[in-house]
Amino acid sequence: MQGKVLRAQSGFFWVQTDEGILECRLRGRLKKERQQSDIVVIGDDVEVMRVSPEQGAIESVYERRSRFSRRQPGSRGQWKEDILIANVDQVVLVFACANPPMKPRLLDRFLVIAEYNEIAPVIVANKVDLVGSDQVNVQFAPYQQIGYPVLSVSARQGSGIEALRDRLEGCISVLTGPSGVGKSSLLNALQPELALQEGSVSTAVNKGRHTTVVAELHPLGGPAGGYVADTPGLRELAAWLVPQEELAWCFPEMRPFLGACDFHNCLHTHEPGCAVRQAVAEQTITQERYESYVRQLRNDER
Ligand SMILES: Nc1nc2c(ncn2[C@@H]2O[C@H](COP(=O)(O)OP(=O)(O)O)[C@@H](O)[C@H]2O)c(=O)[nH]1
Ligand SMILES: [Mg+2]
Ligand SMILES: [Zn+2]
Repeated sequence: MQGKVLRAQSGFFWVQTDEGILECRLRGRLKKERQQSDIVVIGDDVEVMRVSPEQGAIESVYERRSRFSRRQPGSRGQWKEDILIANVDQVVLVFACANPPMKPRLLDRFLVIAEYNEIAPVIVANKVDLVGSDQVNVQFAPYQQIGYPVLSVSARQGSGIEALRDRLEGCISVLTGPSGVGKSSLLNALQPELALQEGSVSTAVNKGRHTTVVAELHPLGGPAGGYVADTPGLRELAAWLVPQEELAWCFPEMRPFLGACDFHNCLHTHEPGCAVRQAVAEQTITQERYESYVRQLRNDER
């Protein structure tokens, strides 16, 4: 039968099927195909065979529609890609309007990661109860102008939760953002039965260097279904590198200008005849976002 992997840990996979959740291992044949950790990841649709009332074996994996992955420097200058979750429809970036203060440069980093994975980002501005709606506009309007959807919510007051639920229904969403912004509170407001611990670190399992970034897919209860993956986020971002020559593409407002620079390998910092810097001068691209770009370019210098 067909199922979806909700959780993966130490060679065991929790697979949701029409007949309940089965604890599965990989069929030997599948294991031999590729000796990699990402043969099966959470979010994967798999074919399983029941071997006991509560256990099964994963026979095959369906083709992935999308994946959310992290690239890390590997040995001998090679890149290593960690696929964290498969079949992701959107990345929901939760930030607080205040407490902790909204950090646009940090939001830009999260956006780049979503763009690099080619997964649509949705920005959630939580804790609107702490600031006026004017302030929310000042903070988030630049992102709406770029074309990103922004949802203003308050987990505490319950405002905007219905709109957020509508966004999540029927999709696989990765929910991420800095700690303390209210991710767990939002998930609890959406679905009290999830009962995630507020004000505590996420449920991710730390295993030394190989931190399991995405802990689990939480099924949503609504009629259209859908899943949310809660991730600890921030700490792992440092290891998340985007190749320099691909960074500008991860800023959607820069894309229209990317073919128009004098130098085909322009990194848009100092080169003469740069169409991106021209667009910044004409305020088509904001100074703030451009600074984010330059900073990320420098941070990621290797
Ligand atoms: N004022 C206010 N506080 C909130 C809101 N949402 C969460 N909080 C508080 O912010 C703190 C961090 O919330 P938590 O859900 O643990 O954040 P997480 O680290 O992102 O999972 C807790 O003390 C929450 O009660 C909100 O909408 N308004
Ligand atoms: Mg939390
Ligand atoms: Zn340029």
